[in-house]
Amino acid sequence: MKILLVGINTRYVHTNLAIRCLREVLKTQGNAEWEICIREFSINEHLDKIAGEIFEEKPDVLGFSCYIWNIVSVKALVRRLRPVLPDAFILAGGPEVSFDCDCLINEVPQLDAVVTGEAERVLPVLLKGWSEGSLPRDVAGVVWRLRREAGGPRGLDSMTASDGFQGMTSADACGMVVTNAAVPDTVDLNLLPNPYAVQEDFRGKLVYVETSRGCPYNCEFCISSTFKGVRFLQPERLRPILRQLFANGARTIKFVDRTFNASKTHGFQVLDLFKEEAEREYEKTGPEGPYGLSGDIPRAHCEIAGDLLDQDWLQYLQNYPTGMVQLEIGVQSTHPPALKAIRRSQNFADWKDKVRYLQHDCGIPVHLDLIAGLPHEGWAEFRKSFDEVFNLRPNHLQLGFLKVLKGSGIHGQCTRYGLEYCPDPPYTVLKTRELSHEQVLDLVRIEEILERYYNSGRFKFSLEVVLTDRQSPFDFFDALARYWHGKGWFQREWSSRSLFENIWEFLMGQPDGRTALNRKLWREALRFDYFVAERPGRIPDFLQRAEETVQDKGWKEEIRKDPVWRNRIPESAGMDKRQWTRATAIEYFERDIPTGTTEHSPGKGGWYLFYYSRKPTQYFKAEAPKSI
Ligand code: B12
Ligand code: SF4
Repeated sequence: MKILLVGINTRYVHTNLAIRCLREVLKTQGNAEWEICIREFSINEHLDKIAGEIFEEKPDVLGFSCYIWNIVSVKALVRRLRPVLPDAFILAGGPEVSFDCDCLINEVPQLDAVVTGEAERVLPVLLKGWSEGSLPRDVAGVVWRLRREAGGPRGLDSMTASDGFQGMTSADACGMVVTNAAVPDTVDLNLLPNPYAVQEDFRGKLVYVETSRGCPYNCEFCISSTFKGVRFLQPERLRPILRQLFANGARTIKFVDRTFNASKTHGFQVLDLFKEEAEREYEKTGPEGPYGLSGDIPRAHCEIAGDLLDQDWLQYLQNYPTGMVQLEIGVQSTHPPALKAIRRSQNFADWKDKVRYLQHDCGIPVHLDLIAGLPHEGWAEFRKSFDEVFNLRPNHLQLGFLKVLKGSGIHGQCTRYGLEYCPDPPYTVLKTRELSHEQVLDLVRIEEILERYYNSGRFKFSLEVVLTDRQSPFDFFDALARYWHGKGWFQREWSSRSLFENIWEFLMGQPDGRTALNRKLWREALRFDYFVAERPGRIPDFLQRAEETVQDKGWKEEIRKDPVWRNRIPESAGMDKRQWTRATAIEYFERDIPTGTTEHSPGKGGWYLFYYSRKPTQYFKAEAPKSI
């Protein structure tokens, strides 16, 4: 029997942990002769192509892993594949089908079964029964359909004779949906096999690892709050998982733990172990290996609760190797009535300085999340939340929109909050009592601008300079988004070079863009950003230096040979003149942008050397030789 588990990811770089967990469980608890395979696709691939590839696998059992981002594709695939795989047992599992599953199976009659909730215990039992020809009557957590076409031992005639279906004719019972009892208890993570035991190429991929299940919080918009308590994996069990992942080329490991700092002891142990395994990998490959020069060190991404960031955590994190950890914190809102409505008890004011410290003093990238469209949060309140969070200058600020998830607490409270949401996945908020649909659309555009201009990191220095005297960053992004909208710029794609031109045009139309001082300052900052983000080859006209550049190729060559610079850029030793010329740029700036961005007084300018062969681009202050 061939079992194929399919994951359809949001993007090519993502991976699906669930199908790997289930593959390993089926290997250990299924029948020895089963052939168990997984396949992954992305939602951006054509359905015909995905369907064709699945068909050619000729599975006897086909299981889809269903999430909010792929359910529309999964439904279409099931409909498409049923006629050509008439005898296959087609099932679905995952958070998007774990609630309201009768609805799904009725909507997609081509589906045989839905597994609700955690499937590690259920799936082997279900598939054993199916392979033996029995009905899944007693398998808790399954919603299934009686299918006449299955024939053989699963034929309806034999089914209707047994309890539950007596008295029914085959025709009556055919297609009937049966909802079994829910799974009574949860899975012990320590009894599960290593999901990454198999050799796979994870280079360039985002890999997910789970060291706990459940969340201590109960946010009303989230489905993690539907399960009580937190279960932990014994940290030592993580060692072989990480070892295998690093050996398979994985570098960014995202812990899917709902609240990574729910337990201090556990969190510290996991991060200790991560560090040990990363360092072990480093020793294996040596300083010349992928870790050494390219800066490609393993990085753990952890979602934490700001309220649980105490002094012990700060002390622990400040001593953690640079670049080896990044944090994500769901702030969601700073407006107390909104937080109360979503049952999220947190006090941003208490921990915002800790976030600032981690991000700016310890160099730990912090990703902060906000959710627009929460109950009681209108435009003015959201603006305030945004500004408070933005003022921390997180590495990444995600402006998300409320999704009314099936199974979440807020799902049943839409009328109470005047909440309208899109009936199709991802069930995004359309309006609330406090936020009109027009305002939601304005926020969508602000989010797009934020992604391009802030989260891309391409305008790091120029945004800082431009925002210096402005009260509200939100208003700035709002004005920029409105300008883009007015120009019809959202309707087309832009190269990153054009983004520089677009913001310049906007800035020049601003009242404070009319002063010569601001123009000069903004232009130099944009020029600096341009040199960091792009190569200087196609520099836009407005960023060209007014006077002739004193760019001296001879100087670049001097730098390449200078022992001081060899220490700064060791790779230069292995480069010839041509490679070095291509890998670098030297430019003069009338302001010393990285050090004096906020100063309006004309500071001293400076020369900078940009080195493009490392990501992100490195830049170094350069002392001009006397000849220049
Ligand atoms: C990784 C992740 C992502 C990744 C995507 C990864 C990918 N593959 O592409 C990213 C970061 C991009 C992402 C984005 C979003 N996500 Co997300 N994400 C997760 C996360 C953290 C981990 C999922 C995971 O691997 N869990 C571990 C596995 C083992 O558990 P599991 O997925 O529940 O799988 C078990 C069962 O569901 C079942 N099962 C799963 N698959 C199958 C298949 C079969 C055949 C069977 C039988 C059973 C089965 O068995 C598994 C083992 O017990 C979860 C939260 C969480 N910790 O689970 C949220 C979660 C899945 N995301 C969620 C949401 C809402 C989003 C966003 C909409 C958030 C937003 N920005 O507004 C976006 C949507 C993106 C988009 N483009 O539309 C919700 C999903 C709700 C839903 N109904 O699907 C979750 C549950 C978070 C939450 N607590 O509410 N997400
Ligand atoms: S949003 Fe985060 S903290 Fe809140 S219940 Fe969900 S996983 Fe837990």
